Amino acid sequence: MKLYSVDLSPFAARVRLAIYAKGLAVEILPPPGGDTKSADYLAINPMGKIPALVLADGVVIPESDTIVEYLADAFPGSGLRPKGAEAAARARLLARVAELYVMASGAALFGQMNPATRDAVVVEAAFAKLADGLTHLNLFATEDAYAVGDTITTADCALVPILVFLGVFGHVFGKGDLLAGHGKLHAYWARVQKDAAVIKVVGEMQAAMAARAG
Ligand SMILES: N[C@@H](CCC(=O)N[C@@H](CS)C(=O)NCC(=O)O)C(=O)O
Repeated sequence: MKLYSVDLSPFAARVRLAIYAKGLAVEILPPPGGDTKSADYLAINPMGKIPALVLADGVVIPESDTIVEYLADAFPGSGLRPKGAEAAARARLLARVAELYVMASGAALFGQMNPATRDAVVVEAAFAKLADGLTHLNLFATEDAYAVGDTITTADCALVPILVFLGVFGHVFGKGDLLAGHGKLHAYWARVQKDAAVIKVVGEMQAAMAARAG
């Protein structure tokens, strides 16, 4: 199997965390031509988005949530899927709330990073939605060692890259620690950053951000 990935992408990082945490045999490559819109990459994933997983038989699976879910199904012994229907539902709920109400709310901020062209109304609206999303997410956060249970699961893969970007947004927009008012999430983030696979993927994302900042 091959994963087309770039280090900065939170979506690709979601999949890389699953691969690193579980030692899965997946070759990780940049898109051919180094660009998601190169003709060679569009021939692999016509949506022109990173990540995409290519199976041994050539089938291509795009979308980070679908790829991680595929890996959990394809490697049932990996522990990516928490054991039992209730724990699996909790993991899916965390991933869904994080994607729909936190990541989606924060997305507007990617276009507002430059202070010279920043629209304060857009920024404040995005942070208000983000605060609501974090309140929802904190409701469902656990006090387990990981997001659900005692090992990395699909839920951690969804949460970790988003929490990396929340740290960036807090710093860039002068908002401080965005998790400060969300105790369970705050404690989860402190715990999970001690995991070796999390350290690896967070380091890759931070190095890519530093390179981009010049
Ligand atoms: N919903 C997709 C989002 C993927 C995505 O937007 N990836 C970005 C990189 S962070 C991308 O490829 N952008 C190129 C583009 O949209 O043209 C997922 O979860 O995989």
